[in-house]
Amino acid sequence: MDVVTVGETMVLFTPDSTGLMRYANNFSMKFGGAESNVAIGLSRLGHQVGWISKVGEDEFGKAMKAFISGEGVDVSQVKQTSVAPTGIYFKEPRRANDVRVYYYRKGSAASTLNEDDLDEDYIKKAKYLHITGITPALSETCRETIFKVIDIAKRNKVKVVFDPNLRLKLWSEDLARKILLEIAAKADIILPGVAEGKFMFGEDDPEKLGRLFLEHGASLVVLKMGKEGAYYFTKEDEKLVSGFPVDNVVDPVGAGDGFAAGFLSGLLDDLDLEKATQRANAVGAFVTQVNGDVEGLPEKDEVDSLLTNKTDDVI
Ligand code: KDG
Repeated sequence: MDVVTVGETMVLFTPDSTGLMRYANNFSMKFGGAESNVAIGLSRLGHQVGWISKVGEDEFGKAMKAFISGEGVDVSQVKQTSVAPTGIYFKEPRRANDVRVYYYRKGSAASTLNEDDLDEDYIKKAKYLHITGITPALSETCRETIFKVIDIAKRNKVKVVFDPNLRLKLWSEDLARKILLEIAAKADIILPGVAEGKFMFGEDDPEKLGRLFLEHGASLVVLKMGKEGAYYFTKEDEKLVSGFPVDNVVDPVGAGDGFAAGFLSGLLDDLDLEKATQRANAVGAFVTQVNGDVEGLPEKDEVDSLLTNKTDDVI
């Protein structure tokens, strides 16, 4: 197993029309969740991935499990529970470049995840554990689960990769800052956006932020800088790697997960940090051009051909 990830995936409904959702008549059903988005991204790039989660014993839970399994992700650690339903979220494409998100996930099946849902023998087979700041925002048991899975990873030398994925609709600023900083201190690799760094450390200068994250505990930080690309930092080296300007963003949700999948895929393929960051930028750019969190994730040969023709092209 290359990567194991743990977190909630929701049924995702998107109106077929643009504008206020109250006027929508028809919705498309898809699936979205930061961790399974990363898992699917990695699977499409040829890696072995497992997703740990809980879904409801309902039609949505069954459909979601089948969809994610169909994408080549191992779902043997996804439990079904009858005590709570599968979570739902809606994406409202309000107007160009303005996509809004509404959650219906409080008390969802995944929010009942707890330490007993973790199987150490399964987790220890992975090279990387991927976690985000969404799961600890879902419930107290989810929070405990995240700290337990980090302990399991550390004791088995599985590298911890953390994407803060700040979601202030889910918890208070104070609690979010406290927990994100606690997790960041335990992570080996951290993939924040500049706004998340500012939220956590009160600093938005990219170079200062990179160093703050390193001093806080990570050995590798990759700061996502949107159109400008991404900046990686280790104690010895740092570099801004340019991105792929995208002419028409259709749906930006999931781009950060594509970035994480691309970066981890680069590390798994033994690329150097610059090339891994380029791959991350490329995968993130692909995601933005298709409606849906995972539908735009590229196959390996698509990324390779974009990277070999790279001239800072608009894609
Ligand atoms: O990163 C994309 C996610 O935000 C999306 O898939 C939904 O997991 C989700 C969340 O909690 O926002």
